[in-house]
Amino acid sequence: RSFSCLPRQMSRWNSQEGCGPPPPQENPRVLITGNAHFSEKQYGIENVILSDIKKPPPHVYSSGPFVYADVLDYKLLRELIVNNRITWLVHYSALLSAVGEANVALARKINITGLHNVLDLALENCLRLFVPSTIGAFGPSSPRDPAPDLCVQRPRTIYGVSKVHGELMGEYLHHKYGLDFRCLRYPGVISVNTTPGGGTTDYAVQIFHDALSTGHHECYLRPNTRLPMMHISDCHRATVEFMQAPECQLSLRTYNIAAMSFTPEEVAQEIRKHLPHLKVTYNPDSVRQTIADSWPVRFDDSNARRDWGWAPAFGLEELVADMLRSIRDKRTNE
Ligand code: AKB
Repeated sequence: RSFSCLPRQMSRWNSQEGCGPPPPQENPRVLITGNAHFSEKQYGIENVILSDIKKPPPHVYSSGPFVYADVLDYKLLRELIVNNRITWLVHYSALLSAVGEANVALARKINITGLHNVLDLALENCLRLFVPSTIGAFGPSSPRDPAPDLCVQRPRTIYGVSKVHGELMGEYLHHKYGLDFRCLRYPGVISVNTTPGGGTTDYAVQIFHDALSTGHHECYLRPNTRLPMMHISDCHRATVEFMQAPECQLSLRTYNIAAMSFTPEEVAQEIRKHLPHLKVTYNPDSVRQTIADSWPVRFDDSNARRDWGWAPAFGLEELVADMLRSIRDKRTNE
């Protein structure tokens, strides 16, 4: 292993300037880019600033500071980090797979230029940096069932290419300069508070809303398209647990995390246990079906389980029951 728990001399890009031992991480001061849905209190993390270029939905207002920040604005991000004495940076801003294919130039800007800003700032300020990667970082030549942590990665979307670039850049800066870079490859994440946002796995959120409103879902994937998925609370908990793990426990800097894998037909069947009249029709769209067909059907997350104790709480049954209950509750309270 090329890293240990010992404090390391860290150097900045193109400079011999060290930044001393890493700051204590017991009470991190966290800046999150691009995710208004991180429910910090639930995971025992305080001192969290959420940021985005869009106003957060109403339920986020009460839960702590929210500031405007564009990841392309290096100076603004730097100001936020310095003024708030940030120690952890969690970088969620990104264009997802399907929307990225519709706007490659913008995806390149946000997903690659934005990431470079964040990497530079993390090095400059000795931050612990979390960048999510995805099942989309794999491609048609990767092993699909299951996809291990280390294998061929030749994705065919700009989203996937930018995520592989992020994994490699972060690991390079870790090995060369000691950047405390941490990356989890997320499955499709399912949340009641996130409106579908241009991803290939979005159907698995929309189907719950449709089931409770019209009772009919038209799916843009074939019924037997199997993809890895995860409930949002498992995803958040994995992220917090991974960020809190001592460096000496990490044999990798980029880990797969898994919870379940299902097809549209399987999730529909599980929803029908609660709503027997759900009707699903299939109208595969060529872009998203091609993307899904190139992604893993299952993730091997044995390294995450061994190194830092990852274990999901939600399977398909729990996920479906929770999504239906949460959407109903949300509607009652609106
Ligand atoms: C997408 O579908 O693009 C994302 C992902 C799996 O990374 N949800």
